[in-house]
Amino acid sequence: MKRVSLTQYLVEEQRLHDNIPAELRLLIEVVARACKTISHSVGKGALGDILGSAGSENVQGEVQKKLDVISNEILLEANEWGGHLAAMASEEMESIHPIPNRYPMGEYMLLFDPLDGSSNIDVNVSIGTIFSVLKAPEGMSAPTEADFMQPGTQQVAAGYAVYGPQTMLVLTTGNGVNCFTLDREMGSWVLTQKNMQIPEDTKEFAINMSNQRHWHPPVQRYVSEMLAGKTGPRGKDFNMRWIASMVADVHRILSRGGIFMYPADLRDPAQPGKLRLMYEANPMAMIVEQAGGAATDGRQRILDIPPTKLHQRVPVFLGSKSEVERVTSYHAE
Ligand code: AHM
Ligand code: MG
Repeated sequence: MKRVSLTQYLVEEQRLHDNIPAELRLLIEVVARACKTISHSVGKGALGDILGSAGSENVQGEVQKKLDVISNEILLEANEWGGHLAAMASEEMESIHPIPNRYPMGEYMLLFDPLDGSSNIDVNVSIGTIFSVLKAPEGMSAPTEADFMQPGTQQVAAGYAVYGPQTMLVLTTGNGVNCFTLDREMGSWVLTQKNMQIPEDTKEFAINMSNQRHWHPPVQRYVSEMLAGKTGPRGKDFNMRWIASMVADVHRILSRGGIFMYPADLRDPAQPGKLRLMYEANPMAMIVEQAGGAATDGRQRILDIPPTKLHQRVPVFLGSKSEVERVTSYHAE
C-alpha cells in the first residue's frame, strides 16, 4: 500500500483544488506537530507527571488539569514563531493571544480547545484537541477579540486529534473530511481514511442522560421517543453511547453514524449548554457538515450563529442528518 503523508496530502490538495495556500499548509502542519507532542505526553500518563489537577481555574471557573495547561502551552509555543498567525484564542485562556512583536504576523487566526474531555484524562479514556482556523480581517493591524467574532461559515479549516488506542487527526479544509493515523515509530501522519461520510440514518444517540430532569420539552420528547424503541413512535430500537469526550463521541459518529447532543437546559438561562461555540461547536459543525451530516443549536445551523463573545456557549445537536433534522424540527413546533 502506498502511504500518503499529511504533507503530501496537503501539497496535492493545493495542486488539485487551490484551497490550501502555503501559509495555511504550514499552520496545519504545525498544529499537527503540536498534537503529536501532546499525544506523546498523553501516552506517558503517570510516568510523565501529566495527571491530576494543575491547581488553577480557567475563565469558565473549571478546575484545570495539568494536561489542559501543558497542551495549551505546547500549542502556543509551536504556533507563535512561524509567521503564519496573527493571533490565537484558547478555551483555557481568558483573552486572545496576539503573536508577540518579535515574530512576523501572518494572516490566519487559530482557535483551540487544547485538551477536550478533561474529565477522562486521569482514567485513561480517549481525549483530544479541537481546532478552528479563521482569516484575519482585511487590514487588521493589532488583533482584538472583535476580529474573532466571525460565524463558523468563515472557517477555512477545522480539525481534531483524538488520543485513543490510536492517535488520529481528522481534518477539513472545506473539501471533504480526511483522517490520518499517527505512525508512532516513524513519527508521521499517514492518510488512512479518505472522504469520511456520516450515514444519514442511525440507531445510536449520545447524550448525558443524568441531566434528563433539566431538559426542555423538545429534547425530552425526542429522547423519550427513541427510548420507547420498537413499539414506540419511531418503530425501532436505539442504542446509547456517552464517552464524555466530544472528540471521541464525534469520531464514532463520523465512523458509523449517530447523533450527539449537549442541549441547553432549565438550570441556568445565562449558560445555554456546556460546549463552547468557537472551540468546540464550530469546528465540529464544519467537520460534520463536510462529512454529509448536520449541526444545529436546536433552532439554527451552528455555522450561521454570529458570535458575540469568545467563550460563548451553545446547545449542540450534530451527526446523522435525518436525526438532527428531526430534533431541530421538534424545537420549532
Ligand atoms: P472540556 O473541554 O472541559 O473537556 O469539556 C467538554 C466536554 C466534552 O468533551 C464532553 O462532550 C462534555 O464535556 C462532557 O460533559 P459531561 O461531563 O456533562 O458529560
Ligand atoms: Mg472541550
